[in-house]
Amino acid sequence: ENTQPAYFWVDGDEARRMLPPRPAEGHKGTFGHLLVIGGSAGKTGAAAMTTEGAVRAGAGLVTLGCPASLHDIFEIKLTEPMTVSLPDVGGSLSMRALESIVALCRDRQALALGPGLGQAVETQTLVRSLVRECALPQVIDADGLNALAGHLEVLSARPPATTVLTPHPGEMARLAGVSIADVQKDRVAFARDFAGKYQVVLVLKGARTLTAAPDGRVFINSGGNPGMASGGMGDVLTGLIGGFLAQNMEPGVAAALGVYLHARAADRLARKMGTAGLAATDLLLEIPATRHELI
Ligand code: NPW
Ligand code: AMP
Ligand code: MG
Repeated sequence: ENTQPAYFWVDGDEARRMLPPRPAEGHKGTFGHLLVIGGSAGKTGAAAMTTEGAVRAGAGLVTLGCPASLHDIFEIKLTEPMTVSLPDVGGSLSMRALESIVALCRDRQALALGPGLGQAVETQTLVRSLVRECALPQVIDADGLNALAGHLEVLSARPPATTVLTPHPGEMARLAGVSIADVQKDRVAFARDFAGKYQVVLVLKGARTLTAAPDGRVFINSGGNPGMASGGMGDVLTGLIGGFLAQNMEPGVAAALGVYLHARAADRLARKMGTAGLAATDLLLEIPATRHELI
């Protein structure tokens, strides 16, 4: 395994080279099917925005597996993404959902796990089982990450370099059992070491998001602005990365490209609307044109 560090500054030229192919004869089966597992009572928006992020990444199909008691709500909230109702307890997914989710994974290309899932103990156990048992490329965010805090050994049950983790500094600190200051004092070294140790792609979010791959590549993002400091922005990013994984992209590149397009879409919005009051759903609408201006 090559752990020589190699640094990449991700700008428009680099991102253009990363874009997945869009063949003229392609159909929705060509561009992959993402399964999203997310949502709980009070946090349906996070899961909804993740599915919509995947649509905006160009995924062919997107399905949300959600708590049964919230299924009708998601059916109304979501239009392009499909939904599957899964066993829950009090608005959070229960362990009884495991078998169905594993079956759903069989004819999907990638899994996005965690946005808005909540922190019920049983839901956290379910997350750890899925991390172990679903061999698809996975992007794990938010409460998916919280479920791994204190249980990082489950990551070693996964095929190497098939997992993307997308923590903000608070989640990173919780996951690694350190303080936020420890994470922030040398972000590059922290991200690179964690990615190598656990053989995952680590997206360390925040101003100048870093994407560290387990082979030593570190992608440094060039864009972004404080308009992105609002609830839901990270959930959209998870969908973008998941949508790129479903298109069979190499996980390090899928993550770095998702991070870049997300930030560049926010920069386009900021030119029109400033950097206060930007909504994550505004950013969703901006993504296709942002990609288009790269080519
Ligand atoms: P502070 O405040 O500065 O001390 P949490 P969450 C820190 C869902 N959502 N730099 C911050 O530190 C998500 O998907 C649902 C430094 C604080 O300690 C999750 O499932 C929405 N520190 C769930 O809610 C929209 C930083 O992290 C902590 C930092 C909880 O996710 C919202 C806060 O993070 C949300 O996405 C930075 N750049 N960024 C919906 N509409 O349904 C964060 N911190 O406690 O992990 O809570 O991120 O809101
Ligand atoms: P989350 O906290 O999970 O909603 O994720 C927030 C998203 O917004 C991440 O992609 C961060 O990198 C991004 N973000 C938040 N604040 C800033 C900032 N000041 N500059 C650039 N990006 C930011
Ligand atoms: Mg988040």
